Amino acid sequence: MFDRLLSQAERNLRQNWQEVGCTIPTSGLYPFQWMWDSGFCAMGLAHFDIEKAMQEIDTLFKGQWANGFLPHIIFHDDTQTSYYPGADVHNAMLHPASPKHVKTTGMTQPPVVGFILWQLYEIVEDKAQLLPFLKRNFPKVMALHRYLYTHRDPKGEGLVYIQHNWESGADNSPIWDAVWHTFEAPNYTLPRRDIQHVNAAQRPTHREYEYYIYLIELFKEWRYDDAEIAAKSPFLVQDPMFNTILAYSNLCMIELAKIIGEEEAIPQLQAWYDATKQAMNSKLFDEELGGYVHYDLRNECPIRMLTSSSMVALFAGIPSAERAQRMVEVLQSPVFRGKHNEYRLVASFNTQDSRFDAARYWRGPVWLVVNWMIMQGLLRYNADELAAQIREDSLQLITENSFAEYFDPFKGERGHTKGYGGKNFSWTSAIVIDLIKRHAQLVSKSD
Ligand code: 9WN
Repeated sequence: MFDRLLSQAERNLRQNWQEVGCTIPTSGLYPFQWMWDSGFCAMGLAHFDIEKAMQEIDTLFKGQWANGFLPHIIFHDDTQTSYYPGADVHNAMLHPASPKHVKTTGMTQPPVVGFILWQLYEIVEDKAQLLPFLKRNFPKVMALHRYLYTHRDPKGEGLVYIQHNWESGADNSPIWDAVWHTFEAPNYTLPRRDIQHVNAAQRPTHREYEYYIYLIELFKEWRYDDAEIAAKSPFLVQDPMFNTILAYSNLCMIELAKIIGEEEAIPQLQAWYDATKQAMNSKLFDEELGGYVHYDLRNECPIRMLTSSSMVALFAGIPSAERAQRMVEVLQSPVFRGKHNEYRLVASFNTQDSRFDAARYWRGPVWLVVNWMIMQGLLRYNADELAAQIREDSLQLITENSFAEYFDPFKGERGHTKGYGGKNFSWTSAIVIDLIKRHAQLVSKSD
């Protein structure tokens, strides 16, 4: 039924594949290897080229630091000039644990790799073929999780913090406005490249970029030292999506440990999972809003807004059945779907809030990758009807708009919506492949 879509998605992943052994998100706008994109690309690739899927992850770990940290961009080809800020702006080599053979950033992204290894194992038919790959990458994921729980959780709460909005994956969410209000960034002249590729109305503002760059300037002043950042940086935030992904990766690593004979790692992984789940429930769940909120650790206050990151906790089995039921209601309400003519998908920000913007990046548009995680979470809680609706509308969006980076949550006058940002996008393609190949049995009753 979706043969054309499937072959287009595979073609996008092939076209964005680089000789060095990884997939770039899209040419021009993002010409390097991005960490969490790369994980989802490996999942898409696994459906038709498992060798490339394994290579994607092996190449990603070439950027891992000696202390376990996994950076958000690996600049394999640093002659590319179509992206700002590039390797030299980040200058992560200032940290003694950074790799000497390849340039990277000094910030990370949601730690998807643990659960992606598990996805690969589930997808591939010849499981034995995967074992050496799993064995060599298991300790690398352990090192990443250990880094996060050791260096990003100063009070030992089980919740790790992010030190930059780019670490959240949801770059210009209105969540960060609340943090920008707590300190001043200087004014800079910035050689933005993104707005040469994409309409500026679909991207963060100049003022927001000044904050993004100012934080990098501070990190460089402190040579990316974790203790200095924890002690002095104005931006330390506990992000519900980041922590959910870490928690779910812990769970998946437990399953992998059993398969590859690494059982001695299980108590640690279980303890990490339990601590994160417990802390998310006791600290981040907002009873009034019906979702998990961000917490500003520097200023010790919750940031009480609903974003798509608030709802991903379902994915890692974090909420109780009762809280999950509440979240399902919120997901179906105008908060995430608008009042009329909407897709049955989760917008990235509360559509009822005055800061909502249907076209501007993470301030409203639909992102397929986040909807995929929420869909998996809904299946975990037996909310199959809503999961099926998300699958159907995700595929309908792509049929109408091709493989854009993000999408308008509302249908236009002729019943169609708009795709925004980069084109022929890799993780959009990877999600489409997975939705077609693995979830065909999910059909909604409401049509
Ligand atoms: C900064 C690559 C990345 C995604 C992020 C998305 C966007 C980068 C940017 O693109 O971020 O990391 O320059 O806008 O927000 O989630 O990983 O697709």
